[in-house]
Amino acid sequence: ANLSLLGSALNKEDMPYCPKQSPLIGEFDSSLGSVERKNPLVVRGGRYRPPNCEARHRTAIIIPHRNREHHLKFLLYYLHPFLQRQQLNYGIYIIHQDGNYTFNRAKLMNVGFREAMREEDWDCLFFHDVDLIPEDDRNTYICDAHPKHAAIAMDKFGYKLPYKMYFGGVSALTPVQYLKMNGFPNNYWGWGGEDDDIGVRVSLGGMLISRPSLKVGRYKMIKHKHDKGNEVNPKRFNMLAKTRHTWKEDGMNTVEYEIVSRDYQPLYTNITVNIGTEV
Ligand code: UD2
Ligand code: MN
Repeated sequence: ANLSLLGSALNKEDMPYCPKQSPLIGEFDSSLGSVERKNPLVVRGGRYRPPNCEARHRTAIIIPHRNREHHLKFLLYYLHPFLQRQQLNYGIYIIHQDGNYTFNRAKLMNVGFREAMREEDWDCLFFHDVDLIPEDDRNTYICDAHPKHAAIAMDKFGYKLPYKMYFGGVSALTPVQYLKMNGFPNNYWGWGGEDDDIGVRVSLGGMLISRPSLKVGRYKMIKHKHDKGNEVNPKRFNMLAKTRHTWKEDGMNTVEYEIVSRDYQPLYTNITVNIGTEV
């Protein structure tokens, strides 16, 4: 044993010095072209399956989006390798709200659900803010027996759950779970409230919230200001108080929209959608 240790020590001395400047360090480059080159096995539409084994899980990532191209680049930079290390069969969908009318995160998720399921028999859907970067590889992007709230520990909340019913940021549901709670609400325009409504729907649908551990469900949120076109929704508290009366009449069974375009980019599928305006 001593001899081999000695051998390796000698070997080391035989090696040339590394260059003064490491050739492995480049500028941090999250341009789409560079992310594409780093992920050669990702195919058109942002799809991937492990090359040497049959994936046990098929996960669609649904990202509501408008005017956040810069965040999207960062997310793709981190998410593609992360999902590949988990040996998933996956696809990434950007659900882009057309026009300048007030943003509606939850309705975009309903669109994403229907359009993704139309393309493939996904067994799990991850509803994912564009600005949240998972920090731990053990945060597996697969579904549980109950709807999963994955973003349990975010830097912006000091890596703690802000309150028990919190369901914002990143959540994961099977198609059966999603339909059991009639999907997400369509009528929350602007910022806030929709995540709590979704949390309430989980329990109205007779389900519990499943969560990873605080250690594993860690995320960094890219710092940002409030977006124009996503002003705080002043009706959110009133609406929340009524969820238990409205959830069956508003959700997946009533969602209406018009697809403006669907295109298969190298790193994601983009679906631009007209979701109308508040009535
Ligand atoms: C919190 C929740 C979020 C949601 C929101 C209230 C966290 C980490 N997330 O996010 O899940 O419940 O409150 O609505 O606490 N977006 C665009 N363009 C826009 C506006 C929004 O792409 O103009 C998308 C984007 O994916 C973004 C998400 O909607 O990440 C949520 O909006 P936000 O990031 O502005 O809100 P935030 O961070 O307060
Ligand atoms: Mn955010």
